[in-house]
Amino acid sequence: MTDFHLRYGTEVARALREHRPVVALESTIVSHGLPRPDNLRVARQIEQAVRDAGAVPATIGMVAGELVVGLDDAELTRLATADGVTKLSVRDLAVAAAAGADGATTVAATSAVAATAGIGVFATGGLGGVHREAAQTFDESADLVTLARTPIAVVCAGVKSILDVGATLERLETLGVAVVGYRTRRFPGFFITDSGFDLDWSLDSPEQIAAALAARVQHGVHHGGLIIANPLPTDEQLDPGLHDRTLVEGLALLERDGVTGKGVTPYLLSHFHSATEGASLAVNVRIILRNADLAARIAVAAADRRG
Ligand code: PSU
Ligand code: MN
Repeated sequence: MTDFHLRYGTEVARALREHRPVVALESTIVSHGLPRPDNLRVARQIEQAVRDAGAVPATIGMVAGELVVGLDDAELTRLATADGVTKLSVRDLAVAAAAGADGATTVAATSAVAATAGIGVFATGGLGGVHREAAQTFDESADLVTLARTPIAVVCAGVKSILDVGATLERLETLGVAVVGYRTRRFPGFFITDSGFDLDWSLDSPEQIAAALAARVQHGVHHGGLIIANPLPTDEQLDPGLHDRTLVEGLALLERDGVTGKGVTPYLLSHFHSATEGASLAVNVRIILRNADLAARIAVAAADRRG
């Protein structure tokens, strides 16, 4: 967990004090994962989806070096539209804070900050993971090791399909991060419903997931994350043929342009959004909104259990 000074949005501070349901949201999808100008509109829609399901949204990000849990609309607008918003993983937080930077937090950084803030449920699109060619490049998202040590439930549509899904699942197993499917025994493939990989566990309701979270606390499982994999219905997925073609093309362009490091994920996502003429963007937005809704219902069920 982080030891940073956190500033809380007014509504989030009150909700946490009153033990009402809160859902953490990341800002990297807003600043680096979705194209402008749609990103700001979508960021607001995600927060609304959380509210509609009865919880308080806490979008996390860094504004002028200050880590904020529950960005207000002006701060959200700033991270969505300003130039020079840095993508911040956990390792970047202290340096960025000292530099007074504006920054968007990844799954890793958002999880760490949310857990420190006492928020137990987090919604995102797709997790980072092991990249293809990782055996040569060693490119594995810090999302994985962070989830190994951070007690948080993350609702996602699996890992981004641009990754090596099988290797990512193996790493999650090694790292002791639990993975459950929401009403499925197949791991979702982000833009596509089914990645082709099986899961050991499936839970069927927010109440069951809240019970699993309570059992973790009872059994002293305080170190790691629980991934709740929430697939898109097949009639809402990106056409799998289009998906595969776009991916092959994107990977070739990545190599041509020599993109590495933290630029890889935004580059591939942006290639998808332009090459599919917005089809992948619409799917990406659906994924996030559905995950925000499920996360909020889990947070509500967890709060109901606490009474
Ligand atoms: N999922 C999305 N869009 C995104 C990301 C995830 O639908 O933009 C971001 C998340 O913030 C995730 C990050 O933590 O990509 C992973 O980046 P990297 O592979 O560089 O760790
Ligand atoms: Mn990487």
